[in-house]
Amino acid sequence: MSTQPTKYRFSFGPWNIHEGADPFGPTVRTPISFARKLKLYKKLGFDGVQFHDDDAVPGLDKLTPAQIAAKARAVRRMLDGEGLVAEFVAPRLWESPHTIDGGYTANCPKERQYAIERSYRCIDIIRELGCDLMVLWLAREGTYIREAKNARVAVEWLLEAINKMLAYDRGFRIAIEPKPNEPMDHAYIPTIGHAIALAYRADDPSRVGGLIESAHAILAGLDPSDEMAYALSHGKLWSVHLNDQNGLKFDEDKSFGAADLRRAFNQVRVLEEGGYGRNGEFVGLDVKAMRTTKLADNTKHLANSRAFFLALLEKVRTLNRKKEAALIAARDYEGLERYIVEHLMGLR
Ligand code: 3MF
Ligand code: MG
Repeated sequence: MSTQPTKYRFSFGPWNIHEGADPFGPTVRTPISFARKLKLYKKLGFDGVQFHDDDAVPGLDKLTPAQIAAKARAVRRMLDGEGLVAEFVAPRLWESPHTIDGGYTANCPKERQYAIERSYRCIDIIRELGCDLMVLWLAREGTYIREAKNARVAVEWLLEAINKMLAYDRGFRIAIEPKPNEPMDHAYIPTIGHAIALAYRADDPSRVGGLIESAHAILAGLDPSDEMAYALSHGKLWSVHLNDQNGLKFDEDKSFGAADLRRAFNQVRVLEEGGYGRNGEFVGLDVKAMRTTKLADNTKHLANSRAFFLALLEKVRTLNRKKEAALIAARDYEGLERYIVEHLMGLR
């Protein structure tokens, strides 16, 4: 492993500066235009922009492929003008009337075809934005009730969709973002283990990997750093959505490290020790401001999450490895726990 410390590059998506609507109440902050959001990235210390296909090209379902490409090229020029790069584009397959029953796993063949066509347009946008990564959050690929779909057939449809995308353009990769629930009761690809198993069955396994979101792993009852370690050991951790989650409830998208500092520390450690970022991977933050946040403060959660990451990185780099190794060798895990917690508290 190189001794050169990794210089991390950070990213987020335009949806991470939002107006505060939730399922029970309307927006509470005035919208910020995409162009104004772009101006904030560098100021906040971010270099990468994550996109949904319609963040880049709003209303793409009503446009021709040529119109979509032209609009995407204009976004590319905006990025160039700000010195930013696109990290990934994700097809937003969960808002259209065609995807009420799912995208690639909808029971209706016409709706499944819509999902594929929409994904092709997303790939066109990826190409125009000059990046090589699609993120697949399989939002509605799952069930509200067990009997509504055939779960085994759904896996075959997911695989078929992935293979069609891989064949459509050979110059991009797919990172599956697993999440166990919400909006569905149960999702078909709830963990990174499921995602990676699917990757190995794809026509070109080297082009299918994963994105791990901390909160999604926590919602599955799993430890995000172990999930990240698992993907890293397969060479398949291509992006992350760092954030935090206070137990098993709705997907909170809290600032990274805000609910559990030690859990966040272990994520930073696994990324750092696993060489994450050396092949250009971004440290992505999928965080939401609290609904109480005032308009003037609507990027504090992003700045905070980045600051917490960097502070925890310092904790990782200053950990006394000899002391840790001695405690492990003595099987003194009580002593190890005390050392780790005191290190995090700044006592040692
Ligand atoms: C949902 C998410 C999504 C995805 C995004 C990109 C809105 O829980 O995390 O954020 O990250 O759609 O795939
Ligand atoms: Mg996410």
